[in-house]
Amino acid sequence: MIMHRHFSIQFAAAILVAFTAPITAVQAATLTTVKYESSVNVQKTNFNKFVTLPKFDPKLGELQKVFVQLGSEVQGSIQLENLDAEPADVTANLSAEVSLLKPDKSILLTTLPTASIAKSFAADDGTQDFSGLSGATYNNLSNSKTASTSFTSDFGLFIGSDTLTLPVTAVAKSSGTGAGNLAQIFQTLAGAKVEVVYEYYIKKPEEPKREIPESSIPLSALAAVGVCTLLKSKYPRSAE
Ligand SMILES: [Ca+2]
Repeated sequence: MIMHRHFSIQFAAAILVAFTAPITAVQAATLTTVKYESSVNVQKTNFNKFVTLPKFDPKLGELQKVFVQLGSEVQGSIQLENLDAEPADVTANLSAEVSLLKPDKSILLTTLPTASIAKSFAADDGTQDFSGLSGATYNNLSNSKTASTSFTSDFGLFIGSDTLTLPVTAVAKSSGTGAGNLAQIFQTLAGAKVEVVYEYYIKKPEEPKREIPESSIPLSALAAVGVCTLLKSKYPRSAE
């Protein structure tokens, strides 16, 4: 991150003012984050599973924000055979509704990852083998979705020295349309990855007071030290 020049000068002015006035002790607090992940492996639907994540330990500091993300994936296959006496334009979706629930089973986040197929089939070729002129088989289909939410209050669920166990459910929603007489087979698998980020202030002990008499440091001396030096010490550039 590179500061714009005029922005730096404004900061420099602010620092000069602060530096010439007596510095009083202020409780130093650093905003930081910690991230945890827990997954449910891709498997056949439907299922009811759980993820387990550490709660935020209040000994670490003061919690400001909780970010929760659900990443979901659908995998599997679709088999189609048009059984109509006429050609048909068939569409089919391999789809799973993957949800992250609160311990009370209410929905925290929900997603619907979907892999879609669209195909024009000839009239029934007489053999229901999901291939030939009127049918097809699609393996190794997949798609993913993410959803997220944040909390800035009501942290009760997330605070403690133990773990948080949240249900994850997956319900197959696969379906096909486009022919009145249509044979279809779906194998719908789903998986989930849940991420929680706690953003909090680390409480630090108060720094000792530094009293600097205004008269002992004239502004000209500060100018000689150089604004750049001050900026460098107060606002180190992050390596990027
Ligand atoms: Ca066929």
